[in-house]
Amino acid sequence: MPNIHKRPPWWLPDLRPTDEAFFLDRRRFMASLGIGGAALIGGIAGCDRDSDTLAAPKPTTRPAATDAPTIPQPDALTAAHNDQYTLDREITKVGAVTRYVNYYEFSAFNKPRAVRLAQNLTTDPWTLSITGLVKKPKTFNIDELEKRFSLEERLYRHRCVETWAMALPWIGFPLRKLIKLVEPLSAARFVRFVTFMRPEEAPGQRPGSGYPWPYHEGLRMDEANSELAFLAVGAYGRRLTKQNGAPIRLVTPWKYGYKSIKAIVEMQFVDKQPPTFWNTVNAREYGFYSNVDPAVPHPRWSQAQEWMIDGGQMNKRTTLPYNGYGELVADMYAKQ
Ligand SMILES: Nc1nc2c(c(=O)[nH]1)N[C@H]1C(S)=C(S)[C@@H](COP(=O)(O)O)O[C@H]1N2
Ligand SMILES: [Mo]
Repeated sequence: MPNIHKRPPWWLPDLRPTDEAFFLDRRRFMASLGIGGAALIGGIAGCDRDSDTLAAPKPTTRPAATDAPTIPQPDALTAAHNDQYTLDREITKVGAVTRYVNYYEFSAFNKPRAVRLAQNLTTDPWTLSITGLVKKPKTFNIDELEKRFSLEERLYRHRCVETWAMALPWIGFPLRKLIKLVEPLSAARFVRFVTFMRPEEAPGQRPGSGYPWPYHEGLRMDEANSELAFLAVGAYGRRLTKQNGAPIRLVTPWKYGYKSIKAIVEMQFVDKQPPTFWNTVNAREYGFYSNVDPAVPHPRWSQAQEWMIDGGQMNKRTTLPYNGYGELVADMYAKQ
């Protein structure tokens, strides 16, 4: 087993406060640059592509830098490093990963707002229910899951359909271990994943949003049982931040990011391909499988290139088929 005591260079204490702590308090970060809050709202380091879709910020309604609430860091979480998963690029700075998020339950277009409002999500207590076509349906606490499956750390790339990308050390366990435990019936052909439904905590879910809440996703059984499909409870040596999907999320690195559903409350084993959130919103643009493929453009943009969220949009990289995981997953699609 790999050595958990040998800490890699991106280990959190080395990154603070230049990175993570400053992101956590955006206004203090801006103040540290000697820039007035309003000037940078909506864009730091070219990271905030949503800024141009937002109304101009109103500086007078912003609290002074010193009034800014500090978002607490999640607790430390250790796990054995699995060295089978290596990267072809640097690990993304933790501050970019925790700040540049997609979480439509909290904000569809404003990433700083999604980060801030996600802090209102109650993640403890939390249960994950396994339902549907299994011999042993069961509701788990996150603690129980962690005790049952030893946690491991894996370095994975992540590719959002919007062309941004990151690479990070997740902590969690392979989804297939949980599947094995609940003993799916032979009729189970897909797994459906569902996120919480709490409009009182998540303003994006309030009536009239136009989205088919709760967020839901799905995998075919062989995909769910593949070595790569992972359930994450942590990242960067800590528990997951709320904005990154605490307390438990799916990670399917060969697929576009929207398949990696956050804050899962239910996994249901079903016999038919389940509807998925983005496919329901726009079937022409978002399919069920959604495997990363540079050769197939999104109807509104090319997928041939990507950019790392801590490297800026100008630093393009070539998109890899299956996000570079073809050796591990391509077979599943060849047999179709
Ligand atoms: N419940 C839920 N899960 C979600 C999303 C979301 O809006 N709600 N966004 C998805 C998208 S589009 C991406 S790219 C990833 C982003 O994960 P991150 O914000 O931790 O980087 O989460 C995915 N999981
Ligand atoms: Mo995404």
